[in-house]
Amino acid sequence: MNVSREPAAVPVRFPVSRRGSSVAVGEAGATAGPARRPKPGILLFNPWATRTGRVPNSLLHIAAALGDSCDIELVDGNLEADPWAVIEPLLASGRFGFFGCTVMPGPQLRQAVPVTRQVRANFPRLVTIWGGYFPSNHPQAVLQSGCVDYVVQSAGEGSLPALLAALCEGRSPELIPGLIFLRNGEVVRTGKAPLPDLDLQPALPLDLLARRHPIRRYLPRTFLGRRTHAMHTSMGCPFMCAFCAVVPLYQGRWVARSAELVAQDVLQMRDAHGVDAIEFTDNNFFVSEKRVRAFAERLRGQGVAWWGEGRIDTLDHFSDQTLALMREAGCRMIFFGAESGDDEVLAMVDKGGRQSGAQILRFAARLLSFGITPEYSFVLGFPRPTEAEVWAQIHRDIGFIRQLKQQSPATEVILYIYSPVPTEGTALQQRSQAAGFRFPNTLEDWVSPAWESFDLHRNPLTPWLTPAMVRHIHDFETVMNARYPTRTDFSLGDWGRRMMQAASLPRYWSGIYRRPLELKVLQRLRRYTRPEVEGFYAESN
Ligand code: B12
Ligand code: SF4
Repeated sequence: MNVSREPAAVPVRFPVSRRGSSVAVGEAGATAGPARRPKPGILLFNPWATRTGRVPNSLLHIAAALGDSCDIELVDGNLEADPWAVIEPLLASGRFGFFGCTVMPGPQLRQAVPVTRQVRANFPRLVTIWGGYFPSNHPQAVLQSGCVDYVVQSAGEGSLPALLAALCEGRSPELIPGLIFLRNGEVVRTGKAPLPDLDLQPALPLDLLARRHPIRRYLPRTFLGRRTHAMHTSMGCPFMCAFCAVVPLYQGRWVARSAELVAQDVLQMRDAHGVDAIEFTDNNFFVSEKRVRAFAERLRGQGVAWWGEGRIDTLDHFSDQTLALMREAGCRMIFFGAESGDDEVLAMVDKGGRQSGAQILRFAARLLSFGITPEYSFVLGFPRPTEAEVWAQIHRDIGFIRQLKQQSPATEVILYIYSPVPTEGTALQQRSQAAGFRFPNTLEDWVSPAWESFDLHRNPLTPWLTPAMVRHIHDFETVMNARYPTRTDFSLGDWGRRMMQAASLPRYWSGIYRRPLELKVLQRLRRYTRPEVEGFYAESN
């Protein structure tokens, strides 16, 4: 591999004391370093992802793990009009030896890439570290860019403090699990890091946020409540679906904070900050019925509404008592990856066996009967052997969604188009590669509009999908969203909702979705917000 810069192989120098002495670090094989140095300091950056503030859990969790072992500042691109104007003077202060950035695929890259390049150009002695789903799944493109020294793969609670300590002490990071870096142009992977014990996790340092903005700005108003807090109470997922970006990071591993502590955290946020709604962003909040029950028992009557993500086949095995208790305890809506109503597709994406089309339909009605709204996401456009079969599958999936809406109209439906993720060794990945699909090799390509659209699951550039297919899916989506406007956009009001529904009726019933310009104009005028890209419609507090 040819790269212009090989960060970990080249000694990286950074200040370790305010008096400006420095130590060589990052040199493969370096063992002995000078005596332990003062705290190195890390600036953590959350690039822009959404228009309203939300608690940046990815960084708060690693900041909690670092504790007071080092000086930390956190800059949130969601709340700063010009993040560089905040970052630059902080770095110039000389307090920091490290720059850490969290990166999801998609628009977050648009800030992550130029800001990290700027850090490299203006502060070449700083060690730059990326973590999160994008670098974990595409480390090569990240490291080859020359502006990122280390990728922390998967959970950073253990790896980051160990990396900082090693570099400060002049030790090689090679024995620290969970890292990816370059040495002599070769990618070095240090192996899987153990997942943290979440019951031992210290309280999240919200004061890092409060230094720059009042906490209420991170607690927006949503359909769930006046102050919505995002919480992450487990890591990973015990399943291995072939299309899912979580799998390469966690490989079927899952750890959770106990129900008692989660309930305690929720009530603490309610009492301290007036939180009345929680969005659990866990990949799979509902893995254990016992944990969910224990949590719900503690939340009953506490005036907090909540939302989380789960699997249909898991929750379908929950007892009626548990589902009723969940509702009583404030559960309002659950997001499920339904993916497809077609059992053959479910098997192809390794979601079959336990979940079936019939179950998807039956469970929507069951959950609604308990007063909890199912939010089903479907993934259209999986690879099939021929173009005709791809079309046939798209029509079948659309037909299934219509059947679902007819049976249980209150079910929320979200549509995505399949964008491959590097789930090595799966039949789905092999099929994608055989069809000619390749990921880009550079960050410049990843930030291009075409690949951003891929990341957003809007127009994924997969060889088996024609532009006409993508258009057809989007046209159907526009008509469906007008016919059944999401409950999560509370700004719409009854009148707006009825207007959109009436306008969509002829197209929905006739099945003629082509070019629904009038509905697009209406949706734009009403600023109708779907949750696919930025989460629920939210208003700042
Ligand atoms: C909250 C969230 C959002 C928020 C934004 C959050 C923010 N940063 O401001 C919103 C709703 C806006 C959003 C939007 C999108 N998201 Co999003 N999002 C999530 C979600 C649900 C939770 C992320 C989170 O807070 N996790 C909590 C923390 C504790 O976990 P973590 O992020 O994994 O962080 C740990 C490690 O990764 C690591 N780490 C993370 N960052 C760093 C940084 C450093 C320096 C270090 C050392 C370590 C480290 O350590 C952390 C602690 O263990 C995840 C799924 C999930 N359950 O994690 C999806 C997820 C990350 N999103 C995803 C996607 C695809 C998107 C979108 C593109 C939407 C879409 N169409 O699907 C958009 C694009 C956003 C944009 N504008 O760029 C995918 C990524 C898939 C992939 N291919 O990699 C995920 C995995 C969902 C999924 N299962 O598909 N998202
Ligand atoms: S159950 Fe959900 S989070 Fe878990 S592997 Fe499957 S799609 Fe990913």
